[in-house]
Order: sequence, then C-alpha cells, then structure tokens
Amino acid sequence: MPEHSNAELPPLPYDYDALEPHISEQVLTWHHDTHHQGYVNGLNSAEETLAEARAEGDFSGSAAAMQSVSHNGCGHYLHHLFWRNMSPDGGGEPEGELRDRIEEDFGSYEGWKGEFEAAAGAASGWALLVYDPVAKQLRNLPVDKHNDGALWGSHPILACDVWEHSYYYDYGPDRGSFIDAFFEVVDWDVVADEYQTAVGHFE
Ligand code: MN3
Repeated sequence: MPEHSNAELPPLPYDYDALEPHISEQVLTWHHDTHHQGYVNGLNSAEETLAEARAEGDFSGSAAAMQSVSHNGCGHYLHHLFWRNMSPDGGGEPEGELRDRIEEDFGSYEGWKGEFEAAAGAASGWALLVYDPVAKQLRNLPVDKHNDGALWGSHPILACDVWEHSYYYDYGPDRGSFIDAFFEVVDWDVVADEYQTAVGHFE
C-alpha cells in the first residue's frame, strides 16, 4: 500500500455538555463524533484513492479524489478551529492587539460584528474571520460548503459553522439565535493566539 497522510479526529477540548445551554450535549456529540469524523474519514479515503492511482498509473478517478481532498480537508480543518474557538469560559469581546486590529480594519468592533453576522446569516457553510497576508488585513468571508468562497492564502482565525447540523436541533430555523449563542461562548484568547500566529507567520 502506498504511503499517504492519515488524518485523525482530535478530541473536543471540553466535555460534550460544556457549552450548554448555548449548544446542547446532543448537538456537540453528533457534530463532533459523526460529522467531523466523516470529514476525517473522507479526507483519508481520498488520499488513499490518490496514492493507489499514482501507484497504478491510472488517474481516471484522481480529479474527483482531489475535489474530495478540498471538501473534506476544509471540513476537517475548519471544525478543528471551530471547536477551539469556543469555550465554556468564553464570551465578551476581543481585547489587546486583536481588538486594535479589528477597529483598524473594520472601523469598530460593532462594524466587524455586524459584517460577520451578515456572513453567518447568508452563508450555507461558514462565517470566517481571516487574516489576509497579501492585503495584510483582517477580512470576513461567507463560505458555502467548506471551501466555496475561500480567499487563497488567508488564514482563518475565527470560524462559525452555520450548516444546519450545527444548530437546527437546538434552534430550529432561528439561525440568528444560534449566532447570538455562538458569541456567548467565543474564546477570544484563542482567536488572539491564532491572529498572532498568522501575523508572525506571514509578516
Ligand atoms: Mn459542521
């Protein structure tokens, strides 16, 4: 068997019921153990298909497998960030250098938040706050699926999953209440660390 990378599902950084009442134990269990695991499995399966195709010199299935790497890989990476972006001790607003950068790039925290909420309300996938190393600024991006709406080179520092599996069991069609709940558990220390990592890597 040719070698290929083998992604693994990282454990949640808190208990399954830790984000209640904002996100239920049931939703976190399904979302992490079934949905996120599915993206990890899909990524590994696609890698295996690609490795076998290279070994056999038959690339007829490779394009579909590469598309699967993008879909499942983005699903895996964004869920990994999403879990770390939340904490039972979260909430409040960003502080320090991240706060300054948000105010510089969006005019105010409220200007950033309103735009991020617009992305979260409209996307059929994710709302992302990213650091764009080309323009050297923060941006909000609405993303469909896991990978439609990406800005190449940008590093996500805050991710809100607005797939229906993320909120429908808890909030029904009221996505806005889920987005409000997300802000009650955002761990801004982690977002600030991701920002510093991105800026340090690119600047
Ligand atoms: Mn999801």
